Amino acid sequence: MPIQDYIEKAKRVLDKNWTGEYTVPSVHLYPHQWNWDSGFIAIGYSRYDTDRAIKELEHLFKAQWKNGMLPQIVFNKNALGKYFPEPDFWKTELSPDAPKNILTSGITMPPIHGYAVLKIYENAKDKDKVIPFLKWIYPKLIKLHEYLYLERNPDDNGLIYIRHPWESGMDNSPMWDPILERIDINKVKIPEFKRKDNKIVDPEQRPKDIDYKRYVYLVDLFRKHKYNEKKIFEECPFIAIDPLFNSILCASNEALVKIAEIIGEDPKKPEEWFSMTARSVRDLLFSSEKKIFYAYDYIEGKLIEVETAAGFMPLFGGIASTQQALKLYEHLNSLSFCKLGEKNCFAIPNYDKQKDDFSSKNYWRGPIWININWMLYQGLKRYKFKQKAEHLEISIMELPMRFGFYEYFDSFIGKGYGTKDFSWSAALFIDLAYDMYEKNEQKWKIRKVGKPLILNLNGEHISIENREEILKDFNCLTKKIIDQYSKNGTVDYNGIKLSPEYKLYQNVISKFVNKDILSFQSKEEEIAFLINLYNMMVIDSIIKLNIQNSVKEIDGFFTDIKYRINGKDYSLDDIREKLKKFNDPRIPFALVKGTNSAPPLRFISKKELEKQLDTATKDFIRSPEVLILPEEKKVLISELFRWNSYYFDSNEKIINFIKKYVKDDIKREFLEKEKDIDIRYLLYDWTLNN
Ligand code: 2M8
Repeated sequence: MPIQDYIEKAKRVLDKNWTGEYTVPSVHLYPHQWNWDSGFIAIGYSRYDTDRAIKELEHLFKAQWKNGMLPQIVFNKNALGKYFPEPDFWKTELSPDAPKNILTSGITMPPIHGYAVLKIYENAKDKDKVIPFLKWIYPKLIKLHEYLYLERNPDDNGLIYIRHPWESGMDNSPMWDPILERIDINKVKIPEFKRKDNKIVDPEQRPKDIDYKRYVYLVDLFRKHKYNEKKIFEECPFIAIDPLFNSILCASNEALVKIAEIIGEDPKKPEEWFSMTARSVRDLLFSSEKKIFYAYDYIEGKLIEVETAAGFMPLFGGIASTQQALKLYEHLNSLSFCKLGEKNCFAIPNYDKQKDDFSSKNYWRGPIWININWMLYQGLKRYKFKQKAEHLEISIMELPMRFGFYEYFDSFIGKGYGTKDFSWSAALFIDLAYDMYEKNEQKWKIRKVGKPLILNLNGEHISIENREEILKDFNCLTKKIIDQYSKNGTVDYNGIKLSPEYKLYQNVISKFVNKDILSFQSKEEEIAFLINLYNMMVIDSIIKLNIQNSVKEIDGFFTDIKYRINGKDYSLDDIREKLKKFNDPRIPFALVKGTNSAPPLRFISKKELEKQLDTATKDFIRSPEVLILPEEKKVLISELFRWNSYYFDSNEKIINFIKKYVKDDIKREFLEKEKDIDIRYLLYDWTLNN
């Protein structure tokens, strides 16, 4: 499996950054433990090393403050001197809440940990082994959320504020400019300090000095108030309600409800927190006109109208209403944030790329971040925006495969910036790659069809209607069934089974038995009919054989299950064979085998055949079934091409075919010019598309 090599590379990045107790984001630039980084890193580990995932979060939570705050950084005593600001600057010992003998910073970060803990449990091979950890960490997670709801919830409406850009995780996001400008660095006293970050990474890719001065000013204010939340709140010029922070909090509240149920705790608190925050985010942070959620400037009492990727995060939190989600989607899928099919644009940049001050390389001011895209991917999947979700999935996989496990990536050319060997880029890549890698594991018990099974023998068989009428009924019912019971690539087999249309369909196919319906007037009519017949036969077989997980459950699914037509029996493979005479390589992409890998099911009409075959092919080639890696001189494609070697009997044919459907200039040029392309096959996902 070609993905495996890259999984190994990603694991090597995490091994390099693993200290024995936790994982640093990167050895040189960030040599300590970071709060939300560890959450994402644990999600990656949860796929292959439950123990490490647990250790990662145990180490972080041992540094939790007495008031419940989970610090942004836990410092490694042996690595001091390489980063700024470190404990000598933070002076958290001034706070009675700071832990003794553990060095931390004095702010927090987006609380992804509840979400990560649930993933550790869900992905564990031996779930029972995780229970003691769940019991240990659950009260600590509750304490963290309690801290946020008690100390950072000034209007008691569940909207939690942050008081430093570092607390958002998106440090120099343009979203914070309007608030930070309030700190006039010529008028306030800024303590002496020396940056270290811009000696390690090109300053062009890092925040400006003026930003750092303001960051430092805020830290100085916190230590002056000995980290007393009430006093800070009164004086701090930066009090912001961030849609990203609050959405992540909701995702974790939702996870806490599930964890509570697993370990027999009362889920009432996280349930109430979820509803309260979700409602307030929906009601108070959304701009229907601008189709995005905004951050809120608590001091001025108004929304900060700056469009960044944070504004789409209520999709991840499961907070956005259906109507809001549709609007968000429109905005997300636009030239501002990378439209499907748009040339030379990878995933979602962190800032509206049509703004004058957009930068494709400066840190949180425009580049692509893997964690943000990973969360948006989860959100889009949750709200069933399948195509867009898949587009992000491709980018999250391709960017590190092509350019390395960098901290962030250029929004137009994909090049990696910041530090290389960055932990969360590796961890979240692993998370998605495992989905791909594991999906082909045989999870199902195999049953045999035994002898050929003819599915259309119930009913009259003899009909007085003519061929045209029968075909008309078949087309009409097929269209109805597909339109009503399949959406975004998933099929509601149960719904179909109980529907009146399915009953009528049985009647129609029983009329095939003695009728010569396979002589057609036009090529288009024949192709459309055979594709629809194939797709309907798959559905009918899944229902009649009560298939729950995959058509692979049935040995002989494609050869021994048949429809009788005019006295002759046809299996799915026979229909596929019949279609070969048209020699159209797009046809395999319209045959939906009841699987997750296939393009969305559609009714094919003879009039629109050309367009529909093109769309089906385009959808497939632009899905994660085809990964194009120019820098690696590799193309990773679905096994489907191999099974259809009738059309694709040479590498050249495959390349010539896919390049017609590729939009990105760099990729197309690579496919056109490179003579020596290494083609590898990705496993097909046979899981049922129900
Ligand atoms: C970056 O932030 C730190 C401060 O927390 C820094 O710039 O020094 C951000 O990208 C943040 O989101 C991330 O958690 C941290 C470590 O990777 O680096």
